[in-house]
Amino acid sequence: MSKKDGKDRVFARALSDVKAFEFNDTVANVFQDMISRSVPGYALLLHMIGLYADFFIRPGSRIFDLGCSLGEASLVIADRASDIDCEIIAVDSSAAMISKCEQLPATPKKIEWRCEDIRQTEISNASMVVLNLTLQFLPPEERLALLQKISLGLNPGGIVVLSEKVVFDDPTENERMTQLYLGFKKAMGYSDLEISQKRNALENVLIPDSEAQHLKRLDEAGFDEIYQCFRSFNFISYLAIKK
Ligand code: GEK
Repeated sequence: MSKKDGKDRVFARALSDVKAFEFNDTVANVFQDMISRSVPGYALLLHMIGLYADFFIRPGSRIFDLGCSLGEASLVIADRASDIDCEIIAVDSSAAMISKCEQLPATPKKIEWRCEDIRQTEISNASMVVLNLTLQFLPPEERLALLQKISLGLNPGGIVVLSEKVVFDDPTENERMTQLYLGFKKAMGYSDLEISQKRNALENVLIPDSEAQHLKRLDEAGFDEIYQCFRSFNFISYLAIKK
């Protein structure tokens, strides 16, 4: 099975019944391969998070990595902030993901792995909050409340990093970006069967917003400066700063 080599073959065989996507053991075991072959620019997004850490983390503050999966962003931040006295709270509701984080050989002391729903996470004294491809998994009607909570928990000058898959209001643009994204997945070695079964599994689980919805929500949540710092086909990442 895929567990041995860490290669994502979760949807490689024809399934008689494609179940709703879950972040379970099977997915956690191959997640690194899955996300790097499914998100164009994933490695760059992690580099950018490291760069933001250099600019925005303050001594004595907290950093939250919400929906941390295997903790990649937290590890990058811990590395960049090795000389700064700060706490990194890495949260995921998937027990499978957190258990793998806990088994990492050398977790820096400043990282706390937490198995928790991010809607329950108390945010305070924060200089940086990372939502790297996580908000899209929350019910749409709960997204504003989460961003408001983050905005209230950030110290002045603090940031949220919001990376998401998006849809486009213009049908031609939407179709064009979707097709280019499918081309990317094929180039990364996924078959038509894998692509279509995963798309079915993610239906109603990953619900993307449009860029206009994101910008409106970030503004309503109280962010003062909002920059779209990354885009690759239908993936974007915002840096939003609280004054
Ligand atoms: C990375 N940020 O590698 N509470 C806690 N965790 C949640 C919730 C919730 N309500 N909903 C979803 N998750 C990571 C990648 S993956 C993105 C993030 C993807 C978690 C879920 O268990 C999963 O681990 C993560 O959010 C989304 O930088 O798979 O496309």
